[in-house]
Amino acid sequence: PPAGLDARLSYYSFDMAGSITETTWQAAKRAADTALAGADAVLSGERAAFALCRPPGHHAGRDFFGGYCYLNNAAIAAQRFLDNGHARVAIFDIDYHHGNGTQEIFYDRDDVLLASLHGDPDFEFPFHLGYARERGAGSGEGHNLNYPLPAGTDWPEWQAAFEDAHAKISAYAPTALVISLGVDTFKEDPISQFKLESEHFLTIGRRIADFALPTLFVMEGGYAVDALGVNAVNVLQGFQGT
Ligand code: 7XA
Ligand code: ZN
Repeated sequence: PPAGLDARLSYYSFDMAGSITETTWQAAKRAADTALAGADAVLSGERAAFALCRPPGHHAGRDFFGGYCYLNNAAIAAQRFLDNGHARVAIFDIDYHHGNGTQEIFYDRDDVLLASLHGDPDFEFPFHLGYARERGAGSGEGHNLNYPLPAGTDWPEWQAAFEDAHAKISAYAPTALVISLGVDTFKEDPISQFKLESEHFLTIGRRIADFALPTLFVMEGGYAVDALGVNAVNVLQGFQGT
């Protein structure tokens, strides 16, 4: 690592979106602990848990941060499942942005399957990664599934990609499921380009329940503040069948 402060920042961070202050580590650690508490609740027999992690995590890799993410909460929780008797964990990343950190962490492993639906990296953050050709390496080959989608993607196209990933996750036969839950796919999200409506999040929750797996939801992005609660709760209500 370089000695200079500016150089050191760019040595570890892949963008300029994440500041570091005196309390950043405390916040990031508590978010990761929240995900672990959710995983532990599921390991103790709960059907599901929702980890309202702030800061989010799916852009953070083994040794880098960015995109408001410092520790990869979903990846840490997935590893908790593996360390406690689960043989295979699927991470289904339905945030608008590619889960580049999660991809990097598990890229060469076959005990975690990652499926990520996101804005095409040709035009969307985090850029550079998230193409369909990135399928994993070594024993991880075929265990990384990317669904880059164009700006303006509406529910029918998004749902088709979701259902394709759903089938592939089921075929993997995971014993636990982690959902990287972003609701920045919402049509009014100020930094995103997809067109999902609030009612679609109910359907998403219902279809996640159809996996019939121990499930941990880990909160990622979402910036349409007025609708954020409704959209996140719709996923959970759809899951619960209420
Ligand atoms: O899922 N990730 C996010 O929602 C964060 C996106 C950060 C965008 C930063 C653009 N400068
Ligand atoms: Zn996002």
